Amino acid sequence: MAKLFRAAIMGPPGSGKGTISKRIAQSFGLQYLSSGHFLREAIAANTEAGLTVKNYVQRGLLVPDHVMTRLMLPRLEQLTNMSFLLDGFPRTLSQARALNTVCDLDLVISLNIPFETLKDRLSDRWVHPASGRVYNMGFNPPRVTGRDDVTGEPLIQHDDDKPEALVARLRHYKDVAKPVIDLYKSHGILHSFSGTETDRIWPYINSLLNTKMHTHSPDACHSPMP
Ligand code: G5P
Ligand code: MG
Repeated sequence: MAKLFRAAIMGPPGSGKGTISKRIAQSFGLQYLSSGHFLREAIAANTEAGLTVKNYVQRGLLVPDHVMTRLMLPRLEQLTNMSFLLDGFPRTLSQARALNTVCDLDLVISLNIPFETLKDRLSDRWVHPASGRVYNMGFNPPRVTGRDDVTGEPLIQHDDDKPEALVARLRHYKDVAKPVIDLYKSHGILHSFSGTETDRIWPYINSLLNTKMHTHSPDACHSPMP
């Protein structure tokens, strides 16, 4: 049986989690699970969970832990025989503990991106409010300026992505992420990367994964919880 490998990527809003995750999934064949993507799916499907989370996501606030774990854990329980990469989950200590009841991680990547860089990226960010689709006017602009690629509806900029609100959001991220980072550090599986450009960080992550995926032990997953 092929070895299983479970990883997570952490980082503040706009740090490049999604961009790097896609590269990892492509290069290493890991199943990619993004908490933000599942939330946007729920919002677009207008499910009960979707209505609950919409208010939080639209304001850039963290969705409550019990809602998040109810969304993520069933999906992870189905992946007992698959290697995967988690993007954006766990984000809090409570989520990390819930994840631990289902699965042990082999590796956690933490992205440290300077505030000025995040500010530049996020203040250039426009979203389609109904679906949560995100655009960046420099890096991945919409096909028609100011319009969503799929629906053609107008894009908006969140008040939360304006510089003064960003300071508070990023500070909040740090406060919440610190105990999670400390936890994974104490497990010896945390690897932090600093920089201002995804393309310059990527070769280090690529090389780390090349090493780790050939040396870890394959017994990381527990049976699904009853
Ligand atoms: P998400 O969807 O996880 P965020 O806010 O954490 O959203 P986001 O925007 O998805 O973060 P990212 O994935 O870290 O950012 O970064 P990215 O998308 O790859 O890059 C950001 C932008 O910069 C992109 O436009 C990209 O093209 C560009 N970029 C990347 N690299 C470079 C570079 O080198 N140079 C330049 N110039 N640009 C670059 O979560 C959304 C919401 O869902 C909820 C929260 O409300 C959250 O706000 N949520 C949760 N709530 C509670 N618990 C959880 N576990 C939750 N997960 C999600
Ligand atoms: Mg993302």
